Amino acid sequence: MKATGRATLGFRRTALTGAVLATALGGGAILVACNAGGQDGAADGPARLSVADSYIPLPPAGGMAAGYLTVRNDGGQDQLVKVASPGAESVTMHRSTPSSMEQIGSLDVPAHGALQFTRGGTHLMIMGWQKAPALGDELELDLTFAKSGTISVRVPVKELTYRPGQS
Ligand SMILES: [Cu+2]
Repeated sequence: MKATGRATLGFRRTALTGAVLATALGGGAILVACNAGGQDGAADGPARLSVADSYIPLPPAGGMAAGYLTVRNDGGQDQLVKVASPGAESVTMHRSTPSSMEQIGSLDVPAHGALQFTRGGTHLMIMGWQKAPALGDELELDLTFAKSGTISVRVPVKELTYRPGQS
């Protein structure tokens, strides 16, 4: 089942009832407030997602930018199926290959694991900025998951050489 956005999520929320489904949908929608108390250990239970270490290295003027983040999952398996931004024309998921990079349609978020975007590996490609990015800016990214619906995060623009964990 694919959730294609907020509208779809809203429909499912009203159309479906039951404690398990409510938990599944709520788990994704309440990103940061998500806390312990769920069904830990169930690989097929609801995903419990949170996003950490997000950043966008400041791109050269006019250029496209890469974006990096980590999706943590304290619950069952899910899948990142779409990324969009109100501040950019297109956001795509890419994987670096030895010679170039290729676009990916979806990415797995393993149960009780994490999906990591890292330099030299899987990354987000952000093109068509509405406003040229500057250090300290934040760009909203809307991450849509197959089971958890859409999670919106504000991703800071950092120095080109920035890596998470350094200030
Ligand atoms: Cu790329």
